[in-house]
Amino acid sequence: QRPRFTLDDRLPADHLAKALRADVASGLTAEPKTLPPKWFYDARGSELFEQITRLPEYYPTRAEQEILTRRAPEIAALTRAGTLFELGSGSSTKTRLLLDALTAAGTLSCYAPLDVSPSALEQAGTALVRDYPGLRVAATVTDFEADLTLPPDAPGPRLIAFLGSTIGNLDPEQRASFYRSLRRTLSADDALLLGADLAKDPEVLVRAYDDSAGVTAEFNKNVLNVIDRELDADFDPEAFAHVALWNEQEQRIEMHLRSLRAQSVKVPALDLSVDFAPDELMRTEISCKFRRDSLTTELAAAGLTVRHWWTDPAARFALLLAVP
Ligand code: AVJ
Repeated sequence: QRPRFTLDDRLPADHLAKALRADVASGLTAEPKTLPPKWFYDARGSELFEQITRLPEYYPTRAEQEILTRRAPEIAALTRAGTLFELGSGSSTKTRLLLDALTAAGTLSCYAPLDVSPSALEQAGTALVRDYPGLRVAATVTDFEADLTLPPDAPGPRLIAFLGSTIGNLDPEQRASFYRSLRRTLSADDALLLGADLAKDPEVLVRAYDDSAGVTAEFNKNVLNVIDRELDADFDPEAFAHVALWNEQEQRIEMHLRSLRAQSVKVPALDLSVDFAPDELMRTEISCKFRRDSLTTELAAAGLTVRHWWTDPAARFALLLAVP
């Protein structure tokens, strides 16, 4: 009998170390300076993000969960998925809503999460095989932005879930190329389940990314701790302030770190010394907010047709089902 939990590690051992070095080298020498948001999520950052999802101001997680709670049976009936793929280690709450509905529909045999973190996959996978006796869990360690090849032996139809509005971290060009690689991966019976945060009152948006308890500020500054630890840099997180702002032109929330004074930061692993001017902003994340018409149009441009569009009662967040 084959094991019900398997983990396929597709990343070379030094992949993440190399990717971090490349990102930090190019981001800190760019004008303006930037750092990609994927480096927020070390153990501490992942814990802080969990706390963010429970903040009163941060509505997206709860709104998406509301939609899933209500629509999971419908999603199961529409897709009749044999395998649920999930891009990024989802919160187990959301994953389980889908697994419950697909199990009840009687179609599901496999859950296939893809993530860069083997430990996150290990943890989620072992709990799921324990709680879902008929389920095979085929986890893949990969950077799906670079490689979206899905495990080939998973039974169809396939439902690919990309939840939590992580899509908002990509700019329009990155989204277009991501949709195209998704489109290439999908067969006729497959479907994409995409969670997207919607444009709304900028004050509500800014509050969601600048909470009164300061958790998001700590989350933002944590990326400096990651760089200090991994690249032996000497960033002082206390010398930067958290900034969250609404960029109306680009329809996105941006998080920045603002240098509180003139300072020079050393990154010995990269042989780099970086100067910051007082009040200089370094962008650490974009979180694009969407509208139904433009999101439908950009998916259509890649050959993906939106078949269903569901929102929470307050229409803060959307979950959509698209097909090739
Ligand atoms: C996980 C990327 C969806 O953009 O809302 C939360 C990350 N950043 N608070 C988001 C995040 C600050 C989150 N995503």
